[in-house]
Amino acid sequence: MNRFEKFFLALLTLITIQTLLIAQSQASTTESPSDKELMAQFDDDQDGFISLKEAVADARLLRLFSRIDDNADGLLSAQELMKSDYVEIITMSR
Ligand SMILES: [Ca+2]
Repeated sequence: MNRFEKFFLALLTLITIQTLLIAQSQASTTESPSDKELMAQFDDDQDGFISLKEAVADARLLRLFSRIDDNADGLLSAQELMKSDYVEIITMSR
């Protein structure tokens, strides 16, 4: 193998590794739950909001409740939930 071939092989290896890493990181982002999944999990009475009573089902959600509840109406909408830290927390713990 001459120097050029070695260099080319190293470059190819690097590209392969990088492609794998990118594919892996994309796979992990798709694992985060959708708003529909979360609402289905907590919204027992299916009114489209998670009340404090429904949030009791998950200690982490309960702890973050007042922080997630942006408009302080005592209910969490899918929107409020999706932009909160909660999704990040449960995604990391999966
Ligand atoms: Ca509800």
